[in-house]
Amino acid sequence: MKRKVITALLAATMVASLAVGCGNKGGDSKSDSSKSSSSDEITIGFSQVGAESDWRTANSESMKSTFSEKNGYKLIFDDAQQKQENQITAIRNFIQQDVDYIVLAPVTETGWDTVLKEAKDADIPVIIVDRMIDVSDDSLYTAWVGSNFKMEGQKACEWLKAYADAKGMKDVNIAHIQGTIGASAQIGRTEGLEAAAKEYGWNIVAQQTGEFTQAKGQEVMESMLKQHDNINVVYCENDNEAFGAIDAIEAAGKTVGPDGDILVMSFDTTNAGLTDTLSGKIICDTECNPLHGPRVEEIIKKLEDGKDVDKKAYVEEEMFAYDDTVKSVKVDDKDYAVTKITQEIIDKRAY
Ligand code: GZL
Repeated sequence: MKRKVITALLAATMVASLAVGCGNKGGDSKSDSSKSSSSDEITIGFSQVGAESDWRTANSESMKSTFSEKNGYKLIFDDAQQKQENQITAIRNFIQQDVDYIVLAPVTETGWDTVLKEAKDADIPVIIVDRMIDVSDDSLYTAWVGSNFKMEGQKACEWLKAYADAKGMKDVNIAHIQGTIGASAQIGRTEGLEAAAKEYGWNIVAQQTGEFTQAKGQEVMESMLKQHDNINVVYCENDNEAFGAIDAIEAAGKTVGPDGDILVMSFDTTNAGLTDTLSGKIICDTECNPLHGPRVEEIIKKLEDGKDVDKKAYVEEEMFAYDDTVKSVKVDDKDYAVTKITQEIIDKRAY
């Protein structure tokens, strides 16, 4: 139940018990104090996309470790298994349970207006995390925190342009394994690639969703290799697709890496992704930081204190590569460093 209601009931009870207490001196304020401790707990309903990738696992862990009972929260965690209808059901359940806040990591951008209107009518603030939503009325959510996915794609493509020029690659023939179609991460990373391909005359020989999973990434890569023998770059929209693509490429008797047949690019910079970057199996990995727990908590704490919060908050992110052929990239007149990956860096990173 929402704390505000408990607090109001508590106040009424305390007034009543004080009145009774005065009359018969028997008022027992302990039960109120025990209620007051539970009323301090903030209940959060979190609708998570699923468990499709290492990135998602790290994101869920960040939310669970931040919104722990020890930290004063009750977290109701729902895994939607990458289905929007499950997220909509979860949000309705959170409304029924009268949570204090709803946090939504939306699987795709559209289709949220109706259920978020129900949350608004129930006076429950909604915080969007990670991917963005496309709604007719942006008062349907209080705040969003996540990545600039188009920027991620632009940075990765500026790296590829500089790398291809440095290595004298005449033709750039790209197999494009997209993320979940309609997810902001897919939309932005695809936008970045398609614009660069047009500008630099690259050839996107194949384009298909790998649903951000290793299994689908491998299946799609197998199919693309059967249909095209000129692929020399694979642009995977997350690490797990890259893992699957690498397996498929090697199973087809081809090689990956700086001296191989195919360069594999990726996003997320998970521990496993950067380990593959250290070996060159992934040649460049663009960060997408999943550690949103503390960022969402900062928003909630401000709201609890009656302070204003930014409607949108973008996360700063880095780039890592197998070598230092390309030391930095420029996007919209701003320079972004590209760091040659080392085991020490991997060991120090939080995910
Ligand atoms: C990006 C996130 C994407 C990751 C994938 O913010 O939405 O979804 O890049 C994850 O690994 O599945």
